[in-house]
Amino acid sequence: MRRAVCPGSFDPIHNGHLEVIARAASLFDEVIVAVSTNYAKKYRFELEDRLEIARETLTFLRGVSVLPMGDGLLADFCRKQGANLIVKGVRSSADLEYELPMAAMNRQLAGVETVFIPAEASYSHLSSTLLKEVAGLGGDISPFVPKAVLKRLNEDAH
Ligand code: COD
Repeated sequence: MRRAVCPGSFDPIHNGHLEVIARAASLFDEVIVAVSTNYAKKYRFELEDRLEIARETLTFLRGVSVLPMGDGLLADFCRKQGANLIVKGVRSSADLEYELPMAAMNRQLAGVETVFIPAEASYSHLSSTLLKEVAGLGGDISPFVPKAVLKRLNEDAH
């Protein structure tokens, strides 16, 4: 049984994330989407919203579940979930440089291997930060995020 964890803040989840998670689901038996909560960090969307959006958007995919990661180590989360793989999407060499030390650390802490999936070219410019900026300034982000995100943004605007 190959159980993988796709971790992230998903603040908000976007099509680049969704595409990597769908590809992970086609590679592994089970994929746990782990939504992080770092209490030192200020999120645009509450944890409950980030979990609900991910569930509404992803649970039609076979083998995919969505769980809160908590504010501890990803390595400990993987151990508790019996997962020995982490899946990360990589957009650029900068992403890889940032990710490689974490991959080495997670392997040393918990024997968890990290698998990198190259971002789909048409989504490789997407980041949650950029999308929040564009939406905040009145830009249309509907081509880049699932409907559940747009719904929350519209609700907040009224
Ligand atoms: N296309 C493909 N993949 C993408 C795209 C895109 N357009 N955008 C982002 N991604 C990938 C990211 O590279 C990342 O792999 C994943 O999607 C999630 O992205 P974000 O932005 O939601 O997630 P981050 O970077 O905020 O999440 C970071 C983690 C929560 C994974 C990280 O901080 C973590 O592991 N925290 C736990 C604490 C811990 O264990 N620390 C020690 C690490 S050794």
